[in-house]
Amino acid sequence: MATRLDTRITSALGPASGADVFAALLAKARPLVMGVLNVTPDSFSDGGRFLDPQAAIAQARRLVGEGADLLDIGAESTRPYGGAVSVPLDEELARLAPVLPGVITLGIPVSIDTLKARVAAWALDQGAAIVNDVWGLQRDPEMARVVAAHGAAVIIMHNRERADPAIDIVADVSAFFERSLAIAVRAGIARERIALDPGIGFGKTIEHNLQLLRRLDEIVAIGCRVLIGTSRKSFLGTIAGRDVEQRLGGTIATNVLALARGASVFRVHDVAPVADALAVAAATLAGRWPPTTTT
Ligand code: HH2
Repeated sequence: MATRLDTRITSALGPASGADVFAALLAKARPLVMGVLNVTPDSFSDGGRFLDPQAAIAQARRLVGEGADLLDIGAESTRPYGGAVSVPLDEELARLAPVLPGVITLGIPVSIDTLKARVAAWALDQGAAIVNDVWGLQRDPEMARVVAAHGAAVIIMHNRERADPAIDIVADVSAFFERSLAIAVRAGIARERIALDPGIGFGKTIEHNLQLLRRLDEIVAIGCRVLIGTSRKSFLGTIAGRDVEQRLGGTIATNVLALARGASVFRVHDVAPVADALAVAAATLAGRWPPTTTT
């Protein structure tokens, strides 16, 4: 099936302007919850649960019902703590093809979590609005051009091949973002279409994750919206002594703290409880209800 898919990198504008979608979302001036949909056999917390297309679309519907503002769909596990198996292009497309169009009909913006520009181009042609690149436009040399050509938004995530406990991780992330932003500008991607994500768990020690959360305001100061993804990650389990399915408490704590330091978008598997926590935290930080103009 995948071989018949049209995976050309088109220079035409995609069906939806990611810039408009992203701007409209951000204009809501409240924390945005991104629901995770993994159409994979091996994702670290839910691998195999949504590989079946019907199960995947049902999960997407559930996430929307729980209050997700946008959905992030991925068909290749990036396994933040190592051991990811790379998925060939045809296989990644074959996993997405029976799922993505149905997810797009749910009516909220969809982000495609992929390392491959050809997968991103195909998903944007289907109506996805955002590309989530866990190598921040620095892996596939075509990625920035695809994002720009489709008028899409992009999540630039920091990544490293391996953790180096000796480095200042905030400086490393900032330098990485500088390179990614230069690539984005050269390709013609406007700054309003970019969200930065420090990539919690990717090539980082536990302390690095904690430092990035504690000093998140330094990333926010770069001037783009900041997305954070701590959901169910292993450092939460290590600290609290919890297995992967018991990390909601740690997920909520870290998302609320990230909100307090200026993060805008929160990538999570458990949408309803995190959305509740963020709504209450945002009102508390604002000291009023509704919390109106603050982000
Ligand atoms: N984390 C994961 C995957 N993609 N993308 C962004 N922007 N930020 C993240 O923190 C992030 C991400 C890992 O989580 P998950 O998708 O559940 O696992 P897997 O990569 O094993 O599918």
